[in-house]
Amino acid sequence: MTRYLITSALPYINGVKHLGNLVGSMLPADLYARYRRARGDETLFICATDEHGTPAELAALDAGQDVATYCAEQHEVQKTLGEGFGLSWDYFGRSSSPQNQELTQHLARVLWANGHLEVRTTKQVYSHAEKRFLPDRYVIGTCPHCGYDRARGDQCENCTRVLDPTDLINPRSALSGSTEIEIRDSAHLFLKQSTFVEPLRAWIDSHENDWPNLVLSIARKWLDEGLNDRGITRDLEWGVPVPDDIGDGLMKGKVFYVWFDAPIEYIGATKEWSDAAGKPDSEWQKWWRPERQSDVTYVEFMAKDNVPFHTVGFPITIMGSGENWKLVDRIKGFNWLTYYGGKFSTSQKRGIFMDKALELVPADYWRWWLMANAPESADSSFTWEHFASVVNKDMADVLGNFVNRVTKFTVARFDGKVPGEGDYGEDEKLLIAELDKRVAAYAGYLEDIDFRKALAELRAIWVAGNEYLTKAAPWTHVKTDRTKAAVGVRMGLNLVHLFGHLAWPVIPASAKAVHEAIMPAPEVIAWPDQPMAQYLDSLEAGHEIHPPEVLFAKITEEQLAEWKARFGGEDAD
Ligand code: B3M
Ligand code: ZN
Repeated sequence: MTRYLITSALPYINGVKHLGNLVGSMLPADLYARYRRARGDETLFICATDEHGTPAELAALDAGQDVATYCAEQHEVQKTLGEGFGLSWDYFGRSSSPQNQELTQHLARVLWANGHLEVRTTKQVYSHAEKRFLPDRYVIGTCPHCGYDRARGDQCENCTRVLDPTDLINPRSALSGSTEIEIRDSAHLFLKQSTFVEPLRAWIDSHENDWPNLVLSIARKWLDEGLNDRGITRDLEWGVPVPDDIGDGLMKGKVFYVWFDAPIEYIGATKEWSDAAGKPDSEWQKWWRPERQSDVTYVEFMAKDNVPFHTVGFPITIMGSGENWKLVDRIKGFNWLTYYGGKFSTSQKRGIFMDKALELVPADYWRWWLMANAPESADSSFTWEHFASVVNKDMADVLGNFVNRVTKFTVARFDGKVPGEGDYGEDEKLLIAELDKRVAAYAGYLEDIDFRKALAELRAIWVAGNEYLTKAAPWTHVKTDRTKAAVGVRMGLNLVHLFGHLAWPVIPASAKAVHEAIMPAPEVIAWPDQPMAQYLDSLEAGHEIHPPEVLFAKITEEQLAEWKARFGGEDAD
């Protein structure tokens, strides 16, 4: 039996993430991890904050904090919010950890020893005022093409032309405004990616049938366009230091580029996990250095802009090491979630962010809507109207109402106990046959990591339960034929129990509440493995149930109007 290693793209440290970030990586990874655990598979779900790079330095500067303090604080913020959304990480690490530093330096050393790295001299902008090198985009000046006076050294925002800092007229530092800047030579390590085109292509081709088209096409586009060698070091202070023994003695004071060390943190965080539990190295190594590659099935979740780094960048690090690290088996990529057709934007604070979302409604409302509308085969658009209507219909009317109807009626007419009278008849057999098919289909979509279809099937299962109950109409029969009513109620209660199990990977807190209407729920609510005939006849006569208070409060017209006004609900251009 294979073990499942699951990672989601690491959220960048510079502030609270928006719902687009959540649905493109962390949330689907959580759903899949919960599904694997429910099936009884040995599962490890790893995530971490991605903490290096200039944006972290700048966000810290903005916050008036030193970068280490800023990252430590923001890590806690993101951890708390992730937990608030029910993200069931086995470990949520930090790319600035000593473990990641050690692993990053190790992999760089073996790449160097294997001849895959090369020292090259590059031109960098140095600012005397700050006594540091400036990344291209932190040099601003007048665009030579359009005259815009705040053009960045990598691109002019106004005319969109790609620039080099040396093109700018009156260049200055974006940090201090100082014009005391000069171009200096600086040595950097380059990873010779171009020599990996063949092995990469063969590896990507071997996943023709198990990677989604989105991922395959992005990966191949990069190869087809020709892989450039890539600078993997930077002239920054904040980052993993380049060790002295590589780079011909020219790497003093330099750090690795954030995209070099960030994926290695998948391994680093796994080591953080086993170190924190006081376990030996063999614990994390069994995930990352398995005896056979097939001992571990490694699945990665990410938004499409991160795909190149996971189909090209990180695999080259792994392959180039010549060591037996685990390579990813399946990559699930996502398109964009838009806000009224426009971009969610962190810098412009447009859209909904994880902290605000949790203040409005329970996490499961978001989990349901986001995964039912996940941007899988195309972008999808968030609107408050759609959110409210889906949540009210699917969760309150379909699932919530079902659970309420049958449990409240059991209390009112059957003493709050599972009735034992009567035998299942034709209607029950039809329902059981339908659910056998649908539960298998739901499982099939989850195996395929096809979430929209999976959730549509789950909803169809709830609908089938409602249709059955409407037809069985125990509230009508109870007056004339108590046995017939008892059969309907017993099936209804078995269905509630089943729904608690099936919904757990998607809406864990609600699933638990549904399950607890019938009986206490374990921490991991297992997948219902038996055939439905057995499962739906499993509650003992006389077993006492406990109807939940309101499971899902509906979103009201007033709330909808308020949220639209507060967050902005205009269609974007
Ligand atoms: N931190 C995601 C981003 O900021 C990036 C993912 C790293 S995964 C190793 O776009
Ligand atoms: Zn159960």
